[in-house]
Amino acid sequence: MTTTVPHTATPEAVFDAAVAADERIEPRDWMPDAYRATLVRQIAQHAHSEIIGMQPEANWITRAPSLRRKAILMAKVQDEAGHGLYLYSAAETLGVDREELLDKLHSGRQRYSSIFNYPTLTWADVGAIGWLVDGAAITNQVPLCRCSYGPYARAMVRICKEESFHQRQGYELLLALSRGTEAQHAMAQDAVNRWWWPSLMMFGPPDEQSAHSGQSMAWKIKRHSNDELRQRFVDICVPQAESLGLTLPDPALRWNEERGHYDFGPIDWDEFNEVLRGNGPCNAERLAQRRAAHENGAWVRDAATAYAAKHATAHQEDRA
Ligand code: FAQ
Repeated sequence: MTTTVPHTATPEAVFDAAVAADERIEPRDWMPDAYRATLVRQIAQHAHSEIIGMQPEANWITRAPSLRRKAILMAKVQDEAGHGLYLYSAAETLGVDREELLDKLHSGRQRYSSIFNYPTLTWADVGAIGWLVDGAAITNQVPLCRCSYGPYARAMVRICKEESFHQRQGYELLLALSRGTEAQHAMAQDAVNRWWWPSLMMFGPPDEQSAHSGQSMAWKIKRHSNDELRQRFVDICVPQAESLGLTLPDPALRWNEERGHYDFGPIDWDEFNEVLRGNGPCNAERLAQRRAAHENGAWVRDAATAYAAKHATAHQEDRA
């Protein structure tokens, strides 16, 4: 941060002035403990979501309907792994260790996004995830490119570029199905019917129940409330659904001239809370698969550590 404040200013006053001036807080700057804890919580949850989020789509890699679709899907799933890596690195700048974060994910002490606890039943789900889930992710994440914490904001710039490509591939996949045979159209519609409401839940609880939004917005970690972003997403999706020739499964959805937004029906927050409590359709399966992947990958981490140690010793000997 570069803000000029009097020499006598407390670290807290320097921090507050930097946030007020829209400057970035960097890892070595003083920051309140609660600001650091909030960032670790959010960035870790975000990183966990990226790597758990590889599972639902990876389910379809072996059954993609063409080589082109398979190559695209493999690249997308690999991108999600990359996003996880940028985000774990961003979290590490706050003084936490990646192993510790993974341990918290595996033991259920840290969350990942509710959306990845739903199953991918048909090929059309790959399109619905791209269009709706990546679409919701971008709506939520573009403002995070202006987050007050530098490493998180910078990671988000690249992630958002890749997510918009993901969103477009999902839209293109659904369009192909929607314009295909009657059975393909029905499969696309069924996927949208199942993914619509869980996508709206991705933005988090309603504003009046959001425990962290007020403080996170004051610190400029979050720039908009959960409900504002959810509304923005609905407004974007309605015309896109029309162009796709698909309907959104909400009879209450209609344009409100006065508000300048689409009204939409009530969200089933009981379902959301159940998923957060670990009782969604795939919670147990997702965590079990993640733990197994971690254990099966132990030899790779051990080999990488041994290789790095060997090189460090070789460098020391060269210098001696
Ligand atoms: N799922 O007070 P708030 C992706 C929790 S995109 C689970 O409103 P906050 C890309 C929240 O943690 C998905 N938990 O919380 C991709 C808190 O619990 P805690 C990931 C949720 O933090 C696409 C409690 O409820 N994106 O991965 C959810 O201010 C395709 C109270 O909530 C991000 O993480 C939820 N949906 O706002 C990958 C974006 N919502 O911690 C693969 C960054 C809320 O007190 C394939 N994160 N909770 O125990 C954020 O913007 C925020 O953290 C929110 C929640 C907006 C998610």
